[in-house]
Amino acid sequence: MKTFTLVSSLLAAAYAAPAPEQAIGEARDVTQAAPVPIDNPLMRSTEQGVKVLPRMSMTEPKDGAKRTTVKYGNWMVSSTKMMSTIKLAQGPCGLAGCYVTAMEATIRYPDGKEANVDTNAWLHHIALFGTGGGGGSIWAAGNERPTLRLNTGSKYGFDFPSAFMLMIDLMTEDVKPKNLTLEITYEHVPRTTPGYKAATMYWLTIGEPAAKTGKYSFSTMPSIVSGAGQLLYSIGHMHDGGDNMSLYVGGNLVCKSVMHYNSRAGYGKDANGAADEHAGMAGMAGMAGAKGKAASGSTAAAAMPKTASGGMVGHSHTKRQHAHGGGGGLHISDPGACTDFGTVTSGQSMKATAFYDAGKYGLMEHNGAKERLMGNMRVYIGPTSTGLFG
Ligand SMILES: *[C@@H]1O[C@H](CO)[C@@H](O)[C@H](O)[C@H]1NC(C)=O
Ligand SMILES: *[C@@H]1O[C@H](CO)[C@@H](O)[C@H](O)[C@H]1NC(C)=O
Ligand SMILES: [Cu+2]
Repeated sequence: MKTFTLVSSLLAAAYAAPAPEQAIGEARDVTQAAPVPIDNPLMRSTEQGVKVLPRMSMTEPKDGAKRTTVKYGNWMVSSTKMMSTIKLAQGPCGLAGCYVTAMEATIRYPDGKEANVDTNAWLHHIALFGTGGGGGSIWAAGNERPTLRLNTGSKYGFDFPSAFMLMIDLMTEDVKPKNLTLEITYEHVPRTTPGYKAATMYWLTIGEPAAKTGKYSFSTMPSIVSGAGQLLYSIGHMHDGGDNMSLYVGGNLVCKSVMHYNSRAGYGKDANGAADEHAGMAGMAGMAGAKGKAASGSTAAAAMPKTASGGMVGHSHTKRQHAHGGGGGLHISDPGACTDFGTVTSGQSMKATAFYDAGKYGLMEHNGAKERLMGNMRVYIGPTSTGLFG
């Protein structure tokens, strides 16, 4: 059974024992942090692949959606006790289900303050995988903590399972332990909301190749689009050294997710709008809708991380010292997103290429060894045809 294989391979590969978790349970809370005043050039950018979507605290819910923040656990983390775990978790809507139209994750200290790199706290990875109906990826992110939104221009949401597998990596270089609480904020509408439909997610990954010096790139395996649809949202996840990640449909470039670097707290999210390596760059704006040759092959499986070595997992930092070398202390803070950037037809081939420039930005190191690299492109498509397979 597919789901069993997926989950057990994730578990088997990465973690011998789950990290001890302190009891806060699955506390739910629907309060929102007060909106933070912000004036950041990245957020004002409208350029595809350069822009950073505003955090939910800066925007109102759309189309009468409800916001729910779910706390998923509290862990004590130190430089000798990195935290990597997988757990069964619950979505925002229980058994009734709902469409999640937007979501974002963060970690907080016990006093509620957001924990980020300025205080040496890394939400290194978070990934959500479905447990039923074929499994598959739902969402993932790194410390960049981007906001996913599927209803920017059209009415789509992710048909959220009541329960899913949650994979988390938290880390710090501090010897002194920190208590960190992981939370995800969801914006969601009932499935019966007029006009709303379910989006699908494609997961394109380069795996975890070893770092090299200089300029180089890695490409993902192709994934075949299973039905006609709109390209709703796409964004890359790379490690330090990454410059940009390109998405191709039928061989045409349709989105270039540019990595923004910053050394500051809250990153592109902070109120000071700190200087950023890529801000204001011309980038690759508004690329035309994807058109290309049809390719054959089946695909639902292409949407999910196939093995533990294929993506977010297998990335243990247990008992290691970190050094974040190079690049003048800069880290990837915000990948640029593309929203409503074209259409696809059934059978088109999608792939992505991750461009690294280790000379320009510097790589992360653990115990003197370079961190393995990543290049994940998450692509959300809103089906425009009625049938499941277009
Ligand atoms: C973390 O929380 C636990 C349980 O509340 C507490 O015993 C411990 O002292 C806390 N550690 C830190 C570093 O705050
Ligand atoms: C993408 O990265 C490559 C490699 O560093 C670089 O040559 C290229 O200019 C970058 N493109 C954009 C739009 O940033
Ligand atoms: Cu990563």
